[in-house]
Amino acid sequence: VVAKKLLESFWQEGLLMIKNVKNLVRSCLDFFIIGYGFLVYKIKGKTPQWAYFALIRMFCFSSGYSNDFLSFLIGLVRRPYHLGSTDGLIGKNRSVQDGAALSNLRKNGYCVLPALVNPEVCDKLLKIANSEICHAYIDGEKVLSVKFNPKNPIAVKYQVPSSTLINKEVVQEIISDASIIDLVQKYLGSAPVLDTVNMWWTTAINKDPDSHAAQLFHFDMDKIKWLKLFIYVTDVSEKTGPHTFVSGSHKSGSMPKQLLSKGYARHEDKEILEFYKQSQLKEFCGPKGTVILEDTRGFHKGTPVKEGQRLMFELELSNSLFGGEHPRPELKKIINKKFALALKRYPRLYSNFF
Ligand SMILES: O=C(O)CCC(=O)C(=O)O
Ligand SMILES: [Fe+2]
Repeated sequence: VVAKKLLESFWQEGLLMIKNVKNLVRSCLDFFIIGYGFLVYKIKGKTPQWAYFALIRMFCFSSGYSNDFLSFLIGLVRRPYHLGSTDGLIGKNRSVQDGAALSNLRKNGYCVLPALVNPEVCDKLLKIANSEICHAYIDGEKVLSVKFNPKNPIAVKYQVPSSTLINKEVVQEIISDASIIDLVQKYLGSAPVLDTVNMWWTTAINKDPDSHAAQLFHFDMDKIKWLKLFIYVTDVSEKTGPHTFVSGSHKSGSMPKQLLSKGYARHEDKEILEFYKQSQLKEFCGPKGTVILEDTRGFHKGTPVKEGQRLMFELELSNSLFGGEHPRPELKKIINKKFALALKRYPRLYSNFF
């Protein structure tokens, strides 16, 4: 019996070793695949899907360090912009505020800014979300192009198309805001590129978390390094679907292997709580105008809305567009003066829209 047990344990150890060696060989290969994919991306302006998949595999295998290494290289080439004045939406004379925001971002992976966005900006965003045609998603499928009707919601998520958003004055004002660009580039350690502009309603038609509406814990892995800026356009309480982040989970080497081995997956709360303390789950409630900056490489989710609805505006700024490919919204009208100037000065920042 002892001999049989010994043999079994040798067999298990052997299998584990073979698996580890296989993973190591695959990772070395992935490194070359990413390098070659980056060359293709430079020539064609699009990331091949196989290179993007290799980026995700490497992230999971190296527990995030591969992305840090690539970010370091990008930071050497893409130095931050010289912005001049950095006053703007998220405050004036912000050196102290920025210091706190940056250290919170680095340590915890998120920060909630002390100042709210001007109510006028929220009102303009709200007007767009109420009057423009949205994409209503049911089970993740785009089902209908409809206006949002709070009295009779038919989907968990109504998304205002990015192509609508970027052609609006208020959105152009936000995306050319020097205070945002400044803080983001300090965190990224390189000049940012505006990757996505989103705004969506989340409704209360579902009781259980909707995976397609990002209501289960997950990490984003679209690009190499990025920061998301969320603006609550409506008041958010525990009942109206607070965004939730697992504090500290953005750090390399910190994500549990068991979760990473599932790859780019969604996780139930109880799975997350096997590895993280309840006190690390930060649920952000706040009035309209609340700004949250978050490194969504860490685990996060939107809580299901219990009553009413939540309107969220979101920007993603990354250090490179290398990564997941999405349809690029087309910039048709340049309405805002500040945006026109920023576009001339920092063409790469807006290169996703051409
Ligand atoms: O709706 C939410 O709060 C979650 C959104 C999310 O996961 C994302 O934008 O990456
Ligand atoms: Fe997400």
